[in-house]
Amino acid sequence: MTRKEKTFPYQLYLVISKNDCKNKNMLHVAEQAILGGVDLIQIREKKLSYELFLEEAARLLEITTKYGVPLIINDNINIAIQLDTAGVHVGNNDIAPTQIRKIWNEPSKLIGYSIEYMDQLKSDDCIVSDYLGISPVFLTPTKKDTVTEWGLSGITKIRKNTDLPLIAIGNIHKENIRSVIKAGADCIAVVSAICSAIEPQKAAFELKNEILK
Ligand code: TZP
Ligand code: MG
Repeated sequence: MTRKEKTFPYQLYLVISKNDCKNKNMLHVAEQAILGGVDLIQIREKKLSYELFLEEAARLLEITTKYGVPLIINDNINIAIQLDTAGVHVGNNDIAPTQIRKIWNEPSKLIGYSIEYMDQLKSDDCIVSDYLGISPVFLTPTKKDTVTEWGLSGITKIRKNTDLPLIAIGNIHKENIRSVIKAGADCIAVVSAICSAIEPQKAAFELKNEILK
């Protein structure tokens, strides 16, 4: 299966961790988010041991499977393989997408790759990926160790230079989501706009509505 044969019908992408859900139950937040319109979920745990990450991802997978929402694992290819999730998402400092394709020889699996520089667009790692993360669009307190603040003009520039589905992430919320779509993003990824919301389902619903406007 080549990338061109794969569809990318996702528009609202939740990136979730226990920590980002604070005093709320992560699995409940995920379920509410799906009911509100999230159509792709990534679990991103930076501080857990392999076993705990695996356990948490397995629980989340039960929920995403129930609703037919694909689950993506951040960074950890072994957990993705062990749980047979829909895919894996990596950045510049992680295992490279070209390597992942060799290790996980299942062409249907989704590989997401966050890019930090324009010249990465021509790399083999981008070519073998299924979507690119534009990371971050705006600076965000949720992830401080970022390199390039792409801004809206950055999305538009990337859009002109690749046909890959573009996922925008970084400080995107109800008030600015429309402008990010207009700039050329195919899909919007959020952490706090849903995880920190008092009503995650309502928050997801409102974000999705803005995307579909
Ligand atoms: N990668 C780039 S920015 C970011 C990640 C995981 C965090 C986005 O969080 P928020 O709360 O939606 O700004
Ligand atoms: Mg990473």
